[in-house]
Amino acid sequence: MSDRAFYVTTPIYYISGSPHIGHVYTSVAADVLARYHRANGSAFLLTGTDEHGQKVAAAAAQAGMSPQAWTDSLVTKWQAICARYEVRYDDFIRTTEPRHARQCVEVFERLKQSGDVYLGKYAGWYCTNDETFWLESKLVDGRCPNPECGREVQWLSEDNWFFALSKYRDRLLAHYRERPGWLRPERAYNEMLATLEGGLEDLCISRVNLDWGVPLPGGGVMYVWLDALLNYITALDYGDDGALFRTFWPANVQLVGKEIARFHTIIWPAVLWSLGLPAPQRVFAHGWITIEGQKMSKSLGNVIDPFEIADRFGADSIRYFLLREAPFGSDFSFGEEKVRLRRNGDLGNDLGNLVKRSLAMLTRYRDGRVPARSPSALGTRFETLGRRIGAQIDELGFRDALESIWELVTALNRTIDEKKPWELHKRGDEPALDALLYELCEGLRWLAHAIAPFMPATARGIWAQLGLEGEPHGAWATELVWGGLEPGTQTKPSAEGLFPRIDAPA
Ligand code: ME8
Repeated sequence: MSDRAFYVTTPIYYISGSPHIGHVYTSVAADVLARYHRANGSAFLLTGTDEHGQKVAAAAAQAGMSPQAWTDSLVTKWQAICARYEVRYDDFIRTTEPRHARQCVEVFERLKQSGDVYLGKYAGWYCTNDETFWLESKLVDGRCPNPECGREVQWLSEDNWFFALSKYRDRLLAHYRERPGWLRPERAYNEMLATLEGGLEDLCISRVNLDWGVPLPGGGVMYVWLDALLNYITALDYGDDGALFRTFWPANVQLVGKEIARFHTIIWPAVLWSLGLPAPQRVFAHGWITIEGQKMSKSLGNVIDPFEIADRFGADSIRYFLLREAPFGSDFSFGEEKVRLRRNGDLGNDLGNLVKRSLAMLTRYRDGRVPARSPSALGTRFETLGRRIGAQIDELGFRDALESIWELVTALNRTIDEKKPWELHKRGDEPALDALLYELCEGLRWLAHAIAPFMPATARGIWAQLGLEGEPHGAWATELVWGGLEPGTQTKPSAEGLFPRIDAPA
């Protein structure tokens, strides 16, 4: 649990198209962390759009628009997808904002002062799709060596600024060896360590012949990846010596897809060190959403539209599916049938029915009023699990945390089946019936709290049906304690289930 300000970031997404479910995946994971830490202290969630670079300029040209007009026309979609999935960001940064460009120039000057920036000639290859410089020796059959790309590369011969990345190799190696947990999962850590052991080249950090980017003093623009990485500190007003920066840096966790781990765990810490700043505490390079074994990506054109899928299944069902389907570090395939199974099974049959039948029995036997508190064998189990789920979220074990929560959903459903309230009622065993009904309602209050970071709308729905004001947001250490629900509370069950069944199209 957090006792200090918690800072979590997503990558800033290339604006050169519409968001797909892969982007939503990272943003939702960041939102879960932010919601959890906000409840237990304070948190800052940063996301945004990466708006410079050759790729964006080319896409704008193709649309017959200026790059600025083009990005302005697209950014609303990227903000709308956050709203649709309730990704509650504290800031949404666009790299075309003046605050960002101004600070990038300031950073460039500071890097120069540190002696790590020099003028040189870049003669080599460039992949516009990946916005990456490639050495001749790395190309595969003369094309981009990234297996997800493989496109033609362009020859560049330019006088550019370089960053002395190679100088930081030993420090990076020491950092990796001293802090094996700083980059997760282990596979990403091992891969990056091997890259470092293989040696590091200095990095070209300007593009003298381009004009769509952050203009640098003396001409040219900043290399788009440096420009993009700096968003994590310009959003906190680093270059303006802002208070946010002092509060939130270093980031507690930076989330990225595994394909961009190298930028975040080799280049980024070196740039930060050159500025005299600490590296982020942790980077998590999560797995890919795949379709038939291939990464879902704009360039492959195999994307799932996140607006459309949310309209059909509900944003919370998709949030649940994304984080429940696979461990955060692993790839998994996205399929509608799988979404439907989770929606109708875990959500509808398990959670939805639990809420429905618990509140229906309370209405039938007690006019919907919560009975007196009573001790419960489940209470201690709930409290222990509450701590465990917190620890699982801290470790980005979203799937583990959801499985733990579902242990309790199952336990409550089983209690109903075993204690058979209808028989208690028939026998006239009122104390036992009161105890069971309190146990169920308090269990629902507890569950609403625990699922709130994952499924905020569902949590609000349960909260409202319990007749509680506002929404669950208090600290876990005080809220996930048995007995929080006030006896006498008048519940307000809704006729409509939380997760009506969704059948496959005929
Ligand atoms: O790389 N599965 O932007 P981008 C899981 N602008 N996550 C996915 C995914 C998939 N199939 N596809 C995309 C860039 N993502 C740069 C980043 S940061 C300083 C600059 C998610 O639009 C995942 O987080 O290509 C991935 O790293 C990111 O979107 C890439 O988004």
